[in-house]
Amino acid sequence: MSNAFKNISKIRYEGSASKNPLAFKHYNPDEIVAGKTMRDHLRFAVVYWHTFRGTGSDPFGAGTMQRPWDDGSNSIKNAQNRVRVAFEFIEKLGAPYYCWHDRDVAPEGKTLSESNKNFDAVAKVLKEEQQRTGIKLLWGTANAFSHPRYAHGASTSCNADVFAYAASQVKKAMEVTHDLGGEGYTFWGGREGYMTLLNTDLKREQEHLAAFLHMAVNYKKKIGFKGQFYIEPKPKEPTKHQYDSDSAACLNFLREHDLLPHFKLNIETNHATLAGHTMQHELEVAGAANALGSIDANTGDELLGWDTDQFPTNIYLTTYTMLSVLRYGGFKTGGVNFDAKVRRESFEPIDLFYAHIGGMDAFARGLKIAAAIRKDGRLAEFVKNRYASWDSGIGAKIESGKVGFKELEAYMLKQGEADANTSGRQEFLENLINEFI
Ligand code: XLS
Ligand code: NI
Ligand code: NI
Repeated sequence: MSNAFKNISKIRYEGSASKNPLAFKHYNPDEIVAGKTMRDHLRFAVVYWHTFRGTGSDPFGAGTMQRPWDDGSNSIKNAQNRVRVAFEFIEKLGAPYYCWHDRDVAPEGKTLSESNKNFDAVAKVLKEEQQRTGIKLLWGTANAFSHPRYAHGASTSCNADVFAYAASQVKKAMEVTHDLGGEGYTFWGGREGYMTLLNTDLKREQEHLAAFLHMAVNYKKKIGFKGQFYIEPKPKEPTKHQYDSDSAACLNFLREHDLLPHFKLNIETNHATLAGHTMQHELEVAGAANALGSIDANTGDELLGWDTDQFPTNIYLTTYTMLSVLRYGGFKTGGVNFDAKVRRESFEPIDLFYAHIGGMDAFARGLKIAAAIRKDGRLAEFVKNRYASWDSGIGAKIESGKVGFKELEAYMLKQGEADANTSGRQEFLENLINEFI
């Protein structure tokens, strides 16, 4: 067992009056909210990449993070030791889940078989630590974007060999996810897009992406992996345009290529922002198509136009997020995954605790507020009444498909003018939300 955070004991719930920065003020895992424990509603996950591999480097400067347990080498021994530190952290934090990319946990070798061997050697320790702590894998994924071979994309590369390499990498990552009892597997198309259309056969690239995903679906069946597949939308960065640009684009792509039954979406807040949408919009588009699977919880910065991946602390954001999540029946296979990183300036190990505690408390509050709004019922009742004209008369006839243009014209010729509209009451509803914040 590792002892990297020896001055920090298990993070406990102390209630909203507590002034202890290393305690939860709102996340009380055993507390029942809307019929379920907070633990089961929120299903928090810690990401391996930002939290244990993030160096704090940015385009203008080197890494800043102090990670005294890490010897900075690419050795298996260092990777295995890092796993033990990660589980010490996740256990002290009390998050039930974690997520990884293959190359976060184990170093890439000189050949594919060397990389697979490295991965196995580290996965062995992941398994031991999962068994020791009861912490589970929410989802695994493959990093098919960092290595220079993926410069033109992975499954959408112009180079067929790169497609084959990416397929081999995803195959292995799925096997390890399966072996570790992972509850899902995510596809984020890191460079599946284009920088310029001048050199791009868009149709062919998208067909390759679809073929790749069909291969993954087939392989999933073959190995008996029962976890949920997710696509994670993102409009740009690193490429200028990514094919999985937002919820609507993903759904269309999945439908067009007969993949929709096999996938749900993993919605990330900062990606929604980059797409020019709100998180709420992305969740509602996914939810309406019965494809809301999981969320990558983070936030962007209003004044910085890139994927800053900050920890979410905005109570409106978490409230609106949880309102949509509860509306669509809560998380089944997914959860609240903190795809977020501490700022370059927050370089001490203890900042990792402050960041996650803040995010978990913000989501706990969002959950409690959303549950209270639902219990109160006025918001839902307003929306229901707003559509009352569809519940009977001509509205009901339209919805049941009993009338067409001809009947509607006859109806309106008789009536002469449409019934008067009622107010949308946006300000009234915003005030109503504020009653609960
Ligand atoms: C990057 C993505 C990435 C995925 C996993 O912007 O959010 O971290 O979640 O590949
Ligand atoms: Ni993400
Ligand atoms: Ni992201």
